[in-house]
This record gives sequence, structure tokens and C-alpha cells, in this order.
Amino acid sequence: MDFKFIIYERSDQIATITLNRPEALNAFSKEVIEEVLQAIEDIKQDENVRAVILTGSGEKAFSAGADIKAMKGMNALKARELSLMGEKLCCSLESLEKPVIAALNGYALGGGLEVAMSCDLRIASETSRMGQTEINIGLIPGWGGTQRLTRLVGPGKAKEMVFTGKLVDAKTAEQLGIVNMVVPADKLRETARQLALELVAKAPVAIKVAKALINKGAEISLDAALALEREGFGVVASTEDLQEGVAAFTEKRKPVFKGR
Ligand code: DAK
Repeated sequence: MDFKFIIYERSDQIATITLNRPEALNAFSKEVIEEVLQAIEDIKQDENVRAVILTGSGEKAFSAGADIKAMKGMNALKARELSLMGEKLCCSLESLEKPVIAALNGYALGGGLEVAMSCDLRIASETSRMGQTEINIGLIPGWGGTQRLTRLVGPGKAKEMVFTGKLVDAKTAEQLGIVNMVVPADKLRETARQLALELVAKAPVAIKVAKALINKGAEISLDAALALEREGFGVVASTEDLQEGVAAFTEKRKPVFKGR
């Protein structure tokens, strides 16, 4: 696959997508989004990939958001197209049946934070900063930020961040629940890789079902969510991987899960 704006790598059952437009702080142009979507399609088809890392190149930014320069003179049709593409990108990451880790190597602003929040887990470098800064250019978050940020931090903090456009540092983001952990910048890639390796060793069907249940459960009643969990439990309990897990426990060895 030939990419211009991302670097796409696969090794040890981990796919890594690196946004690679450092001169524009990895801003999401139409082309960047198209390439990430293409990589996600490949990841969906590749049974050998069990975990995904999304990060940015350079030391300054994961992504400074949607490409502001491309918005100049944008008409309604183009704005609609951009909105649909961003939505598709975020939903593709969220619904991907494999765990996705965002490794935030600097600014995650506007659409950059929205994309990061569509991933399952977020690791931030100590130097990273996050914000829904759209208000500063007269916009609101348009790729799910008003909703996903609210689900992570609650309405009070979400309103503060969306109304003021102020940035929070990595430690504050961790306290608020926006990121799972903060690490020194030079340890970010390795920490993301180690976490991905940990996930790769787990039972893929169990992770896939747990991800779907946690995502769906946030939108429906507890009763309905518990019913879904029962069904999901049934599916996971019928896998060969459960038998392998039980056998490995009994035989005091590490399980080898096959995703079946
Ligand atoms: N888009 C395009 N280029 C960007 C960019 C962006 N979002 N952010 C930075 N750049 C470019 C800069 O223009 C500069 O390029 P040159 O001028 O040198 O060619 C280069 O990256 C380096 O940036 P700076 O020189 O500004 O670097 P500083 O260290 O001084 O400042 C900064 C870093 C991150 C504080 C600053 O660059 C900044 O404030 N950037 C904008 C961040 C921002 O507000 N992001 C939110 C974008 S709005 C929609 C749905 C959703 C959205 C839009 C529409 N529809 C439904 C239609 C989403 C919107 C957003 O994400």
C-alpha cells in the first residue's frame, strides 16, 4: 500500500498508523482521513492484526485537528463532506473489532482530540496538551466531541472545555479521565507497544465482544445492556479460546489464544 500522509506498519500482530504531516502538526485533511480509512480497511481484513496504535509523527503534535486552511471559503456541500468523513473516521475506529490505542505525542486539538477519543485507550506524553479549540475559530466540535468528551468527563467539564477552548495539560487530562496514563515523551512509543503486546496476547473474541458491550452499553438502559452482556457472555463462553484458557490455567502455562 502506498501512502503519502500516513506511515502504516505491521509487526508482532500490531498495526501502527502514524499521521505523517508534521509540517501542519498532523492536521486532518481529506487526504489524511482517506488514507487512515484505507489502513483501517486493511486492518479489518488482516486476521493477523490484533491491536492497533494510532500516533503522530514529530514531537509537537498528535494532531492539531481538522485542516483549518482547507476550510477557507468552504461551501455547505464541502462542509458536509468533511463532516461525514470525520464522522466515518471516528466511527470506524470506535467500531473496529480490535483494540485501538491512541499514543498522544503532543497537541491533540479539535478534531485531533475527537479522533483520539474514538480510540479505546489513550496514552499521553508528559508534553502533550488537549483541547476542543473549535470555538476559537467560531465552530463547535463536529466529529463527536460534544458527545464523547461529555461521556468521558461529564457535562460540567465538557462545557468548560468546549465553551472556552482552553487546553488542559496531560496530567490534568489524566485526572479528568481523558487519558488512561501519562508517560515521559521518550517512553511513549514503547509504552504503547507494550500495552498493545499485552492486548495481543489476550483472547481476541473476548476483547471484541467486551469492546462492543462497553460502547453500546453507554447508550442504552442498564437492563438492556445487561441483557446484551448475557448474550455476549454466551458467545465468548462458546469459543475454543475459553477451553484453551481453562486448560492453560489447569496446566499452569500461558494460554495461546487463536481468536476462535
Ligand atoms: N490546520 C492546518 N494547519 C495547521 C493546523 C490546523 N488545524 N494547526 C497548525 N497548523 C499549521 C500552522 O498553520 C503552521 O503552518 P505554517 O503556517 O508554518 O505553514 C504549522 O502547522 C505549525 O503551526 P504553528 O506555527 O501555529 O505552531 P505553534 O507552535 O506556534 O502553535 C498550535 C501550535 C497548535 C497552538 C497552533 O498551531 C494552533 O492553535 N493550531 C490550531 C489548533 C486548532 O484550533 N485546532 C482545531 C481545528 S478546528 C467540521 C467538523 C469538524 C471540524 C471542522 C469542520 N464540519 C462538520 C465541517 C473540526 C474542526 C477542528 O478540528
